[in-house]
Amino acid sequence: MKVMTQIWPALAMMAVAAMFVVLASPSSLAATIEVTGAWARATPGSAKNAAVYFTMTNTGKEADKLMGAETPAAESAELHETAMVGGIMHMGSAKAVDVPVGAKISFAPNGRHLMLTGLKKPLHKGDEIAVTLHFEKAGAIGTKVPVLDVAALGPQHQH
Ligand SMILES: [Cu+2]
Repeated sequence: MKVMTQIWPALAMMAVAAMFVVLASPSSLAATIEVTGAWARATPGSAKNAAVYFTMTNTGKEADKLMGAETPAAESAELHETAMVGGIMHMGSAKAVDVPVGAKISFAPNGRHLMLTGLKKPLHKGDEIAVTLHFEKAGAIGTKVPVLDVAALGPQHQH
């Protein structure tokens, strides 16, 4: 019995130590970009493309850059931007997006979006997909993306 009472506290200490190792891992210390409010619009019919929107905030002390993205839900995820050219909406791929210190940059309808092409299956309202954003300095940041209504304008517009 004496032995048991000595072993259990030791195991408890080890478990606590292991938790600290996880909390202090380099990825959590280096994460100076916050990705919030991600959402995607449900796809109509058997559409193979979908747009993902989110907001990224640079809470760190150095400028960063969004380089690209990926998701297991689609063959590719590209940074796209929409712009009015001569009164016509054009959509095209965007290069890396700068995220200056303190900046809050939103990907939103009629502006920048993450274009998923080659969807593995249609996105239905209520689904959730995982997207990983790749930053030059902060590295890979994963976010869960809820799928909203096909006509949704964003989470903040749902009353
Ligand atoms: Cu697009």
